[in-house]
Amino acid sequence: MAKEKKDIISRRSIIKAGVGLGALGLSSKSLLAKEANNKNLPPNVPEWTETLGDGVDVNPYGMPTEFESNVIRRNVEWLTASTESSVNFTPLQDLEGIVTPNGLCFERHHGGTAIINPVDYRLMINGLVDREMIFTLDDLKRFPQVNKFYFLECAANGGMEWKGSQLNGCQYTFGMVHNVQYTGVKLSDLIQETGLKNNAKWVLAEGSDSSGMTRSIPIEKIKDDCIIAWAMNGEALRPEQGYPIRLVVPGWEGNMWVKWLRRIEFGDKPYMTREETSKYTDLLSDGKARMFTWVMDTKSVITSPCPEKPVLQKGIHQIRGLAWSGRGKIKRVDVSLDGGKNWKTAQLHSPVLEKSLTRFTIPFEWNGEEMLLQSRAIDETNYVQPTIKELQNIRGVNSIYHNNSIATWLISKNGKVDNVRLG
Ligand SMILES: Nc1nc2c(c(=O)[nH]1)N[C@H]1C(S)=C(S)[C@@H](COP(=O)(O)O)O[C@H]1N2
Ligand SMILES: [Mo]
Repeated sequence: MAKEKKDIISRRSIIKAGVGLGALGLSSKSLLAKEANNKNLPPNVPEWTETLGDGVDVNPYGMPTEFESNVIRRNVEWLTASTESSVNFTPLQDLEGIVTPNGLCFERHHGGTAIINPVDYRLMINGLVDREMIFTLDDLKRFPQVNKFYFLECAANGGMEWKGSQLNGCQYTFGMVHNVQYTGVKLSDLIQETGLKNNAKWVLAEGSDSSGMTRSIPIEKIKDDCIIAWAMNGEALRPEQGYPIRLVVPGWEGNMWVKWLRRIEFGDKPYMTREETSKYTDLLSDGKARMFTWVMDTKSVITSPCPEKPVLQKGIHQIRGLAWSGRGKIKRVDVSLDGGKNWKTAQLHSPVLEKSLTRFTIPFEWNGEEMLLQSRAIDETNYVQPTIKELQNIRGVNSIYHNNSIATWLISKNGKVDNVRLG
């Protein structure tokens, strides 16, 4: 068996990603707990037992322990021309379960974070409605509320990996996604208040940040499950996530989830804004562009082991990962240890929610041999996550958007893990 795996690997050309672990700021110290103070180890009484701890007034708003200071959002220098129009990435490799903590949700803004005093906040609804209206934050909170978990993924997640493996990290190749419980009012309920003209077929959602982000959304989606949200994971939205109000467009590309939402206009056709014409369209090999590619297709990633999480010892380990689909629930996740030749079905952990990250795990044994780890998700519509070759055959390599292909992590004999592309 071990020999067969080796053959699989040597038969193929493996191209490693360019950017190494150094770029992640990971020291070996944080990976290996070699420097324990023996005085604190059993059977001794540790020093923290012999002194009083901090009082309850030390952290009015709690912060993570200093020993987890490595678990942060990170950006890629060469993708960050200016921080106001840029992106940072969620540290997926350090998270458990399906909830992304608010302080770790990746940020993508085109004109920086708008700081809005909620007393100055208004949401305007105009266009093809019976009654044009302006709502305060308190007005919005008087409507029946919903609490729903949804993933938000930027269409450019994994965009650097179309032509080959570029970035050697789970965080950089998959971290433009977060999963949050939103509290808000369904847009379909708000519409009852304004009424709609018969020819209202499209919505223009407009942000109030300096980028004035605008996107067109078809009325069917608005009526189906869009939410005007004011809270994430139980507390007010973070400023960088659109405080005080953002639009939630479940399962659809992150760009449409307009933050600092100021206006919703109803019209009879798409508005063809900058963000949906010059950007967020997918250039194909023949020079034509796919347009309105809203749904985020089924995708998955192994979050451990991964380039940031090497295998530190031989024996049994747990493969952990996340899967998601913009079309509904995840039905199954398969994991391969030999680059896609053989597959085993992983365990899905409840809750398995629609249009939400889903946690999977599967045990594996590492005896010091090379392995090629892959995960492949299948959703309830039976869509199967494609290989990069399958995807390239249809889409070419010109686009940076909607790369939902299967990634490969190579475990080397020393336990190091690299993002590789199989030739
Ligand atoms: N007003 C406004 N809304 C916006 C953006 C923006 O720059 N301004 N960026 C969009 C993009 S491209 C994405 S991927 C998501 C990112 O949401 P997040 O910052 O909460 O991760 O917000 C979208 N909504
Ligand atoms: Mo985005």
